[in-house]
Amino acid sequence: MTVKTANALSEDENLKSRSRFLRGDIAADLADAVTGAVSTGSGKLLKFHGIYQQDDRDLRNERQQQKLEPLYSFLLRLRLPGGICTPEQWLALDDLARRYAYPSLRITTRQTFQYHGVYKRNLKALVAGLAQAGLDSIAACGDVNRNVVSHNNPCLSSLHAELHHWSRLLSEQFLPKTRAFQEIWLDEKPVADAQPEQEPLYGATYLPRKFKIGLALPPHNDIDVFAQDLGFIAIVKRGKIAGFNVSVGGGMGMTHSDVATYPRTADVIGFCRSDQVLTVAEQILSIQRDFGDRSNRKHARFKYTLDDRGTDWFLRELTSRLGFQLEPAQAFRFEHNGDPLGWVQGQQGLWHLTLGILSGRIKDTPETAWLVGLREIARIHQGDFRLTANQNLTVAGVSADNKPRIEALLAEHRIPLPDNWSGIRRHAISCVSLPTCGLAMAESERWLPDLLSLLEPVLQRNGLSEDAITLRVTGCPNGCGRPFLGEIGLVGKSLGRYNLYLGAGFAGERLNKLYRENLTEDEIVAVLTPLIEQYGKQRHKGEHFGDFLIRKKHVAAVTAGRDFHTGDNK
Ligand code: SRM
Ligand code: SF4
Repeated sequence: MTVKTANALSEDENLKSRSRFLRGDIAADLADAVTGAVSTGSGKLLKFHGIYQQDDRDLRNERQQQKLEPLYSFLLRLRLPGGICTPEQWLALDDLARRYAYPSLRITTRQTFQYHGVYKRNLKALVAGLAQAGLDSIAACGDVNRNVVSHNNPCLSSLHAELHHWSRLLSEQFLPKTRAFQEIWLDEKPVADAQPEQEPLYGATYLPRKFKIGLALPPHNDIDVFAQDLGFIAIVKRGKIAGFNVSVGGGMGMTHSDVATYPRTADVIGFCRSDQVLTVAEQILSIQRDFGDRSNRKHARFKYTLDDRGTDWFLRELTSRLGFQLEPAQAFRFEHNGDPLGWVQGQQGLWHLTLGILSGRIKDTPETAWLVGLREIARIHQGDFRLTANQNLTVAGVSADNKPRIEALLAEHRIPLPDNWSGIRRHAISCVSLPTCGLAMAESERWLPDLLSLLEPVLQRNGLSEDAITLRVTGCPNGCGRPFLGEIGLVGKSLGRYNLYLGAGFAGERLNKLYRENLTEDEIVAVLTPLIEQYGKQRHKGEHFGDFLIRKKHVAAVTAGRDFHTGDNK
C-alpha cells in the first residue's frame, strides 16, 4: 500500500467549499452582458449544473487577430439515467436545440444528450425549457456522481426495465441536495442565510473528482462496465435479476508522457443482492469521498485511491461501513460490445430499431435530414427513445402497425438503415473533440468518417468487411470515447497526429497497449494494413482482432492499469 501524505488542498477544493453549495458568482456572471464568458470560478462551478464554457476553436485565431474575445458559448449536458426519453421529450429537446443551441443533438458515450453552442444569454431559457419537459442537467458534470449508464437491449424488455429502474434510483440517490440549481435557473426563492443547506452525503466539497456508475447485463457489455468507477453486473436467475456482481475502479483518462496517470479496468470484488445495491453504492462512493486525493486532480479518481491503498484495504473498509461482507462474485461472461443495429423484434411482439449514428451527431446535412426525420418519427411514435453508450439511438417499442409508417419516414428523410454498415463502422466510437472541446489536441468526430473510408477498403480486400472490430478515436488522452478499450485505439497527440493503441479485448475486458506514436493518417493506414492482412489470413475461427494481435505477439496483453505503460509493448 503506497498512500501519499496529505498535501495542500487543490484550488478546486477551496472553490467548492467557498461556493455556498455550488452558487458562487454564477448568477452575477450570467447577468453580466459585457462578456460572453463567465469567471474562472463560475466556469468550474457551472459543471455541477451540467454546463461547460467553451469557445469555437475554429475561429480562435481569426478573432484574436480582430482583437475580439473568443466566441464563447456553452455546452449543456443532460442527466438522463439509462438514456431513455419519451417522444414528447424528444420533441421538446429538438425544439430547444433549434431555438437556443447549434441545431443539433449530440448523443454522448454516457447515454445522454449534449447541446453545443449555447450563448450565455440563452442558457437560462434552455434550462427552463428542459425543466418544462421534465428534464434536467443537474450533476451531469462536476465532482459528483455522473449520468448512470445502463444496458440497452430492447428485446429483453423486462430485464432492461429492471436495470433502468436501478439506474434511475442510483442517479436520484446521488443527486446533490443543494437548491442552487433551482434558484439560479428556475428562479426559485433563495434559501435564507438563516437556514443553511446540508449535503448529507457529499458534504460541502462534494467528491474529489467525477464518479461514474454503470449497469451491465452479460453477455452484453455495451456500456463498457470495466471503464466505470463502479459497475453492477446483473446476474440473472430464472429470468429475473437475482443481484449484481460489483466492480470497482475503472477509468480511462491519462496524460501523454505522465506515467503516473493511466487507464484502468475495474476489478470485480463480489456480489450483492438487488436490495443491497443502493447501500453498497453509497458506501463505495463515500469511501472515495473520504479517501480520494483532494490535492492533485490528476490523481483524484477512484482508480488511484484503490491502487494506492490496495484491494484488501478497500474490502476491509467497505465491509466495516456496510456491516456485512459482499458474497463471492458469481460466474458471468461478456461476449459482445456495441449495439445490435437494425430492426429486431422483442418481447410482446414489439419492434425496436437501433439506428447507427456516427459519433452520435444528430443534425441535418445535405444527405440526411436527421433532425427533421426523427422529429416526424417522434410525432407518431408510441414507444420511447433509448440512447446507447455507443452513441447510437434505439426507437423502441414500435407496434407492427406503426413499423411501416416509421420506415416510410426514414426513407422520406434519407435516414440510412445500418444494414450495409461494415463491422468496424458498427463498432466505431469517437469523442467530440474540435471545434468545441477545449482540451482537444487533434480532430476526432470530424475525422472518423475519413478514417473509416480509408480502413474499410483494406478490410474488404481481406474479406473482413463483416467482422466486428472495435475502433475508438479521441482527440486527446482524457479518453471520452473510451479509446483504451478499443481493439484499435487512436488518441490525438497534436493536429493530424495520433498514438495507436492495439490489442484490447473485444468485450471490453482488457486494455490495449501503445503500439506506435505520433502517426499521421497515412502512417496509421500503412501500419494497420499488414496487421489486417495477417489477421485475414491467419486468425483462428471466431478469434477477435485484439486477441489475434496478442497471440501473434504484436502487443502484450495488459491485465492491470498499472501495467499500461510498463515494459516492452510485446
Ligand atoms: Fe469526457 C472532459 C466530452 C465521456 C473522460 N469530456 C470532457 C470535456 C467536458 C472537456 C473539458 O473538460 O473541457 C469534453 C467536452 C467536449 C465537447 O465539446 O463536447 C468531454 N466526455 C465527453 C463526451 C461528450 C464525449 C462524447 O463524444 O460522447 C462524453 C460525455 C459523457 C456524459 O454524457 O457524461 C464524455 N469522458 C467521457 C468518458 C467515457 C465514459 O464515461 O464512459 C471518459 C472516460 C472514462 C473516465 O471518466 O475515466 C471521459 N472527459 C474525461 C476526462 C478525463 C478524466 C480523468 O479521469 O482523467 C476529462 C478531463 C477532465 O475531467 O479533466 C473529460
Ligand atoms: Fe475533448 Fe479529449 Fe474528451 Fe475528446 S477525449 S472530448 S478531445 S477531452
